[in-house]
Formats: sequence, C-alpha cells, structure tokens
Amino acid sequence: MTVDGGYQPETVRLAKGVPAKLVFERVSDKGCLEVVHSPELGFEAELPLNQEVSFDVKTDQLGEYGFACGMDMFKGKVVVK
Ligand SMILES: [Cu+2]
Repeated sequence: MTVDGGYQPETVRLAKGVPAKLVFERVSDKGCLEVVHSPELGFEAELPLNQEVSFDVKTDQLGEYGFACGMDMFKGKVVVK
C-alpha cells in the first residue's frame, strides 16, 4: 500500500488460508509515518522514502488486525475473511 500522509488503502482484505504479503511504500514525508508497526501482526519497521518494505501476513485465523504509525495516530487494518 501507499503511505502518503496516511495509508492508502486503509483496509486490506485477505482470504483466509491464502499466504499474503503487505507491501508498504512511503512516498512523501507528510505526517509521522516513518515507522509502521503492528503488535497484532507481529511487525515493526522503518519505512525509508520511496522504498518498498514488505511483511508476510498470517491468514490462518479470521479477524481484523490493525497496524499504525509509530505513534498510533494513523491507522489501517487487515481483514481476513
Ligand atoms: Cu504517527
């Protein structure tokens, strides 16, 4: 997804049981989105400008899993269904 003053899209829908990967690319220094983290999905990383950073996502359990910037101001979520 694109990180440009927020997450676009804010919601990502994934199919249960299908291996998936979230790819973030931060394209502007708007906001405070240098770090993305998700305790629920088990990742935390810096997002260098204009560089893709990806995380494998487990899809074996139905549910909604949030991710956010380092200060939890900007949020997005992954929906597994
Ligand atoms: Cu923030």
